[in-house]
Amino acid sequence: NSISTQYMTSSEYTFLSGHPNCAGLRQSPVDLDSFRGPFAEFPPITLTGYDTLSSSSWNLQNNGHSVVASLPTGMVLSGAGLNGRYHAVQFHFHWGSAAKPGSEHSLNKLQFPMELHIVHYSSRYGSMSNAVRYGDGIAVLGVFLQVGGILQPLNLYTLGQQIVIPPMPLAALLPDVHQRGRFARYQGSLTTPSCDEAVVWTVFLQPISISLSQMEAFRNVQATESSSFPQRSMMNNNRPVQPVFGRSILIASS
Ligand code: BO1
Ligand code: ZN
Repeated sequence: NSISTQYMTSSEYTFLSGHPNCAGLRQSPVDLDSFRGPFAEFPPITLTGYDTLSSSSWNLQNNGHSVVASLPTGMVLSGAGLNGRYHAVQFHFHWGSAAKPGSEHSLNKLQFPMELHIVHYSSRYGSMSNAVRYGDGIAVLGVFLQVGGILQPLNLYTLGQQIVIPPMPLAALLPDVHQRGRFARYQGSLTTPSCDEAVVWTVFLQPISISLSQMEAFRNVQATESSSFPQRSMMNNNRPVQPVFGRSILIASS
């Protein structure tokens, strides 16, 4: 292959990857049908440490595929029908371009401009690298981002090749507490190679809001730091929806 991985966007990388997991039967993302269900009742979601104001800014590092913020220990997801406690490790974003929306999941066949993922591993498996070996090893919270709207926009700015979010609780990146019972739940995978089928997905149905100029900050992130090739914006780092293969994509009815 003549294209160096360093210069591929995430979606090209996913597409070209021959990793066998990526052709499995429980891949992500998928379309979520909030009208047809199937519907199910879930206990409330419990987020520990998510309301604590961070002591410093969140620095989102460009890793060549996305911008990723590492999370301090002590943020724990449980409840909502999950099997035990899951420790948050990082959050990152997927986005498109002026021409294409960039969410990974779609809602009733419609994509949103962006999608946030907060990645957690199960306390029973001890680490992220061990958890990818188990069907319930990882829990990702997915949040759709829309542009404009009436909600308080997310505050962020660009600093070199980083995106910086000033100190705020992680909960500020989630839909309003009263909307957190509205989510889709299914068994899926990581959306980038090696596409490990280890993820219990919880995707909130209510989007959060971002301004157009803030979304442009993401679209201006560069896909490469090499000076020997022309720079190119990192865009469309979202994987397309994958076949459901008989899975139940549950919609919380609460
Ligand atoms: S996603 O949320 O499905 N888009 C997703 C995709 C890939 C990863 C995480 C979430 N990758 C993993 C790496 C691990 C790393 C972990 C946490 O992210 O495979 O090596 O420890 O940063
Ligand atoms: Zn992701």
